[in-house]
Amino acid sequence: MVFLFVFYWLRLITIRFCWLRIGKFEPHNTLTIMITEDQREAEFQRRIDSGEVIEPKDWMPERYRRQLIRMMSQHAHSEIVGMLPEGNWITRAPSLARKAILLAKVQDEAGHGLYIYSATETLGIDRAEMINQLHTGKAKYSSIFNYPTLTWADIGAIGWLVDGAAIINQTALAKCSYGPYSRAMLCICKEENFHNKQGYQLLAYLMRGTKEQQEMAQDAMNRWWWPALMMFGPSDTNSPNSDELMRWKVKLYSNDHLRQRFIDRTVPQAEAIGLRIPDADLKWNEQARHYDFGKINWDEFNAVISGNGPCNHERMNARRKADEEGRWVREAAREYARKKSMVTAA
Ligand code: FAQ
Repeated sequence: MVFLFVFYWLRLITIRFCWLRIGKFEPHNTLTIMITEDQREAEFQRRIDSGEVIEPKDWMPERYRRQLIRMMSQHAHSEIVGMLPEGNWITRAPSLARKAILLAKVQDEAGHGLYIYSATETLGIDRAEMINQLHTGKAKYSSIFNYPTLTWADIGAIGWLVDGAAIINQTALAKCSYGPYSRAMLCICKEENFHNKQGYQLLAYLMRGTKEQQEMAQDAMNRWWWPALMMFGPSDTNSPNSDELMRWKVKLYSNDHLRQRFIDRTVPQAEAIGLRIPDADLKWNEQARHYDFGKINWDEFNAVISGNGPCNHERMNARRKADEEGRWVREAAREYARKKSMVTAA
């Protein structure tokens, strides 16, 4: 009897100690079974609301994990597919300096893709599976990379407008609730700033050039402006994921808010180098202290994100070919790592 009494109290004390020590951090310890799913979600939301950062080993709702995988893998794919339109101009850059800048930029984008794939892997999906989702059309990538780069001025437009839009979006993501994603964004934004400036400088240079060069710059502006606005996603009333992502502070601002911020920042830059924004309805609204702008062609956006943009097929074929041709490199690297680990173990 005495033995049973002592055993009972010892067990209670041990359980309590375990809860105090690891109850918050170890999702699978026995005691957390007693906490209901609702309580866990409420505690998770409390952490988000109080500005805490969620790390890979923390408990998180399954839906939060899946939403992050969807959004982050889409982002990683965008960086990698985004190398294609610019890569197209590396051999045709007009000078050695321009070629070096473009090469560095395209390499940076590859690095961004790798950071974000690695950050996404912390959520329990591996890179091969993500790539497979891209190649089978299950995962999306940014609409913007389904447009062609027809002239050298397009390289300036991508740097200035596309990287410019990406920075607006990513500066907000650098403060998002998921630690690995926010940290990846901090590093990426620094490089995107260089990309943005080189693109603007390229266009400014053309605008100081001949009439043909100015027309080429304006033509690039006309073709890239609207697709750049679409990068921010559908309007808020049509964005099924925004509410949830904003509640979890993955997104800190809505699609329309960031789009407006981009327009307000970019219009004066265009004016400063003599480029015209291809929008007859664009007008400064003194009362709102923002630019009003014309209607975005959402039919075009929907066609592009469902695989029917000008270059969707070309981009996916190029990605699948690169993956297939790189298979032997991956196999060789795996075999090398295996042999090396055997030597180290011996
Ligand atoms: N393209 O409910 P929402 C770059 C889809 S990086 C394609 O509003 P959400 C750097 C969306 O996935 C550019 N699909 O979605 C660079 C969803 O479909 P799903 C990439 C889009 O997630 C520069 C559906 O529409 N950046 O450029 C697009 O709340 C130069 C409903 O939309 C990022 O990925 C789109 N534009 O908001 C690289 C940033 N917009 O998945 C190389 C991270 C929406 O349910 C060269 N992502 N959709 O089937 C985000 O901030 C968000 O995911 C949004 C979309 C804002 C893109």
